[in-house]
Amino acid sequence: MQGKLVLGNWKMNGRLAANLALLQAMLADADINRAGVGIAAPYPYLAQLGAAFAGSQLAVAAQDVSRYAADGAFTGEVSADMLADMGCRYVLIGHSERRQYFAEDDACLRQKLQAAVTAGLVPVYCVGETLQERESGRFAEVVGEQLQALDAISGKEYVVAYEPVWAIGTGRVASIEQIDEAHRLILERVLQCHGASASIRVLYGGSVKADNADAILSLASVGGALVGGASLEVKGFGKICQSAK
Ligand code: G2H
Repeated sequence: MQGKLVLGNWKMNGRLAANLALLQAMLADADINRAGVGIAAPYPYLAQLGAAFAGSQLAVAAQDVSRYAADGAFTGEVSADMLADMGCRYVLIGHSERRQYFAEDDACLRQKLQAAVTAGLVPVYCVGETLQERESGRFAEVVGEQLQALDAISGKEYVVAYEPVWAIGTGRVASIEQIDEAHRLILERVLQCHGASASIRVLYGGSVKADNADAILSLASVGGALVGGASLEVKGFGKICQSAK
């Protein structure tokens, strides 16, 4: 069985000097500096991560990718090929902040998924319901619809991240029962649609911290964690990575 995967998501944070100090501290931490851990950094800092992680097993990840695969007149865009060229292994696709603030819809996300796998990247496809959707009993319907975009990459390697929107950056964490239920449902849906999904990892994301990591990551249905705020600080991130061992 493959081990759990922990990806830090720095979101729109970081500066060269601060990153350097953080990366050096991460490399010096045996819980972090190992296979099955990676960081998703803003585009300008991917080269810095690539250089820092060279010779280690830490993975470089991007937080987004262009829906357009071919080079050309797409000002401001960064292609999947470029990310692969920069040494990225993973790319986040469909994070709720992209869906919410940049109006990324299913058609767009399908294109991004296709572009990523074509370039040899492993997409980390994010799904999750809003508080209103959960409270109105639409959780399974909403997440099921979001998962349909994975049809675009059936048979390819990918990771799913379940991030209930109401638990992101709010300090509010889904209960262990809610997480297990959601992850089991996602695994079941992926198995139904794509088969051979025994190796599909479903990461949990949404206010994962040092003090809740053990309980979340001990669930068999949880294949790892996508960690936002807590990945900006080495002590807490190290504890989360330790919980994933
Ligand atoms: C969810 C998560 C990482 P945080 O967005 O993607 O962020 O851990 O800050 O809730």
